[in-house]
Amino acid sequence: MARMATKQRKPARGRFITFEGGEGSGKSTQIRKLAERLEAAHVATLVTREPGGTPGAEALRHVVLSGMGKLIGVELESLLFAAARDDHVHRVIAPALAAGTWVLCDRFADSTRVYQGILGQVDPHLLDALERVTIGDLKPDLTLVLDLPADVGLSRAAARRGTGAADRFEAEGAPFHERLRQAYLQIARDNPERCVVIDATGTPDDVADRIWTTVRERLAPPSERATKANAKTRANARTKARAGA
Ligand code: T5A
Repeated sequence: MARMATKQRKPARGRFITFEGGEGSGKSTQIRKLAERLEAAHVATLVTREPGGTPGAEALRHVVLSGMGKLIGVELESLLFAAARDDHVHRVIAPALAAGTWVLCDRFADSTRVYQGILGQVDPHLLDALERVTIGDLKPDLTLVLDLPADVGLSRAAARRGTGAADRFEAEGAPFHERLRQAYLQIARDNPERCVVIDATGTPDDVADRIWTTVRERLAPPSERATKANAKTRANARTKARAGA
């Protein structure tokens, strides 16, 4: 008996959301909260971070955050961030998106543009070339820029650290962090189709509500799209029924 060929339906590509912002702006807190909301909406979600996300990239994270940049210079530091990103993109992010999973990433290429590019003055042509190799066309669908006065972010990070030592970037002074903030705002202005600035002041729940509203507006999760599509179909059916009556 001839068998009918069964077509495997490819899952719709997942969405790629990156979280950016200064030190202590609440990215890790908010990424967890968004993942919970997406999971509750039956969206398969992967939370990851940069530098890091794979064993190799986590090893490089340890190297860069220990202050290696001060020894080797900011250009070579950019290469280390790029090496970590390449491993992360190819082993984790791209396969997850292809499998239909939504990827939430704590920092991504905008961090390199801000920290190494704008603040470290690395030639943008070098950063363009590194991006072409590491991420190619894999741009985020949405970048949430968590915006907070620099002193508030630094005091949140210090409160969390307690008596522990500040890392390489946390140890920089307030003017550095204010420039950081302005650099992120500039990136958001230059890329309005991708970036949304989120007011990161207020309680974690206040910020989470702002983020959820933005995600629903920009990228309705599949369950909501289905609900909207069903509502539209029902409305069309009612209109047709009335016209036929
Ligand atoms: N970097 C990274 C580069 O230079 N180039 C690159 O290409 C990349 C990818 C990463 C460093 O690497 C640099 C940038 C960074 O300096 P990291 O340790 O990951 O280092 O540092 P951050 O990404 O800055 O992460 P932090 O953990 O410092 O800050 P978060 O994640 O923004 O903040 P979070 O959520 O941990 O919150 C900080 C504290 O504030 C509290 C939290 O409970 C926590 O204690 N908090 C709030 N308190 C009051 N109100 C709220 N709304 C709060 N939200 C959180």
